[in-house]
Amino acid sequence: MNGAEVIVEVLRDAGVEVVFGLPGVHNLALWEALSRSEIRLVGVRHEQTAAYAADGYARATGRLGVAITTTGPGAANTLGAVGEAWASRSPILVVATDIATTLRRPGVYRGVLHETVGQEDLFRPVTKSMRIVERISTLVDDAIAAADLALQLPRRPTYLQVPTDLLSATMPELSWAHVEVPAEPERSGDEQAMRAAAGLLAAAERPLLWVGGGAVPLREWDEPENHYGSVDAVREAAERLGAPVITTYMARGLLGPDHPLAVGLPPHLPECGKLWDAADVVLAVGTDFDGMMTQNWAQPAPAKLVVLNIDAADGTKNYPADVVVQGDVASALEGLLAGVEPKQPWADLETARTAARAAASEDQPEAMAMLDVLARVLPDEAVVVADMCIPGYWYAALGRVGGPRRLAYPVGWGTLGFGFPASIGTAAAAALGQVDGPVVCLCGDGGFLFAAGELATLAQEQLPVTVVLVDDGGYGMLRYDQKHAGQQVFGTELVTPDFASLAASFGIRAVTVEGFGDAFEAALADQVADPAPTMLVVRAQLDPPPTTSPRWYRKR
Ligand SMILES: Cc1ncc(C[n+]2csc(CCOP(=O)(O)OP(=O)(O)O)c2C)c(N)n1
Ligand SMILES: [Mg+2]
Repeated sequence: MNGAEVIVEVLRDAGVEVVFGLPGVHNLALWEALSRSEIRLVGVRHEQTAAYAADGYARATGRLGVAITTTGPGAANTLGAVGEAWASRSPILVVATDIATTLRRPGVYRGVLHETVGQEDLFRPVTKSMRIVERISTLVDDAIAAADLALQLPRRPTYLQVPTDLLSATMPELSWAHVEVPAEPERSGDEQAMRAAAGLLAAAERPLLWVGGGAVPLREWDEPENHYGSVDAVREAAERLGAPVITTYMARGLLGPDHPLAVGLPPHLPECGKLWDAADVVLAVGTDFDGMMTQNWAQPAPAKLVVLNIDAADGTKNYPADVVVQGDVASALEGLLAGVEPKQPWADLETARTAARAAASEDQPEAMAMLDVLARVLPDEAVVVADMCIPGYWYAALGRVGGPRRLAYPVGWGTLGFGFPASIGTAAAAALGQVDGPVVCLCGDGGFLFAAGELATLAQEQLPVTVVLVDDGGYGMLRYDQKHAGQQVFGTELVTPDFASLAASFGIRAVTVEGFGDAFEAALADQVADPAPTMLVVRAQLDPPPTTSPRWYRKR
């Protein structure tokens, strides 16, 4: 076997069924190896898409997303997307080549094609672990470790860099036995902390659950002992405590859309904030209380805070905790609640939800009309991949999300341009039967144009996505920011193409409608029923929801 075949074999052994990539003369040996493997190669039109697609795939499935690029500019082109995956804790692996070991002179830029001195340094801030292969003898270890480490907690991107000549070098002998991967974090919390936490929860009159991405099951098809997150454990805890459940964007849909204890509102709305303010004990599960969820911590510290997190430091970095239980969600929650008597629900969530939605409808009827249509037309299995755009903000705030891993949203790094290329990865998962529902990408005109060339990928690979593109002729969010700050509307109005004709020129069925009325509903229903890629262009201008920073209601 040569080095490229070894890498493909390692990926296959790790359960990888699809990779996203773009070829260069340095990585062609990998293309040759992939051509003979069962792994599907989705060839993209920009390396950034390879990493976003890997991320979209990983978020929807919990599996490893893999992006393969060539040396230098190819590798560097992924960085915005790898940063998003890092901030959103998405398990992706970037496999990049480097120039040949035979041409490299350490520390000297010689002028070899694609050469970068210290290419791996580009990736340092956006990966949790890097494996830089320098000789063929470590390739198996490095490849296995890079794939494994991405999936271990905290799930984050890893980077494997291989000089081009080692891809075609022959492995002297293949041995898998000596691979060492660092141990996973401790799973069960210590008993003293568990008792203290149970005591606080038993005495609580108005307990509340704040649940983040750490509660989302890692791999749904795995044995229960491999679950870190757990839907059942969170639901049972909420029901035992009678506690309202507030979810972060990463955990949206965790209890399903209709559970009576799921608050179903973001904490940026006063109706949800009041619940937080009224709680006497908050149990925080798998969350780091980031600035986007807490209005940059203008949300006050709770009366009492119990933190349950696989990483105690991460769980307590933003609010001081009274008790910290370090452990995984399923086993720690069970242990925590074993001795707590069942409580009656204390909050009237139905009234809170109705009031919040009525206020939003009065404030922004068109945006709420859009969400109502999406709720009516999309089945609960649908996965919505939202970009950093006004319709995406609305959906992430108040849209109906049918279950865990059914909203992908670039909340981590806030990367505009995530939505469309990430949906390519989600759709690849759907094509492989790893995701049940239709895949919908919700994006704006500005963000879509970051990766408009990927229409070719959609058409070539026939990936099942419906792109809902809301064309407001500009960077609507920034236009709003400018007006809000009393500035000129300047440099935020955009020339946009006829998107439907553009899609049609790639052979993708597309229509344009005005606003979010009946024509939108009929076209959406028609397109999501079609397994071929489709595009629905909506001409509309929306104002952003109260979850966006200029509209935050808590001030510091
Ligand atoms: C990589 C990156 N560049 C710039 C921004 C700033 N930004 C946030 S939203 C936005 C406008 C997006 O325009 P569009 O996709 O048309 O959506 P709209 O706001 O009009 O709904 C911009 C420029 C960002 N978040 N990320
Ligand atoms: Mg726009």
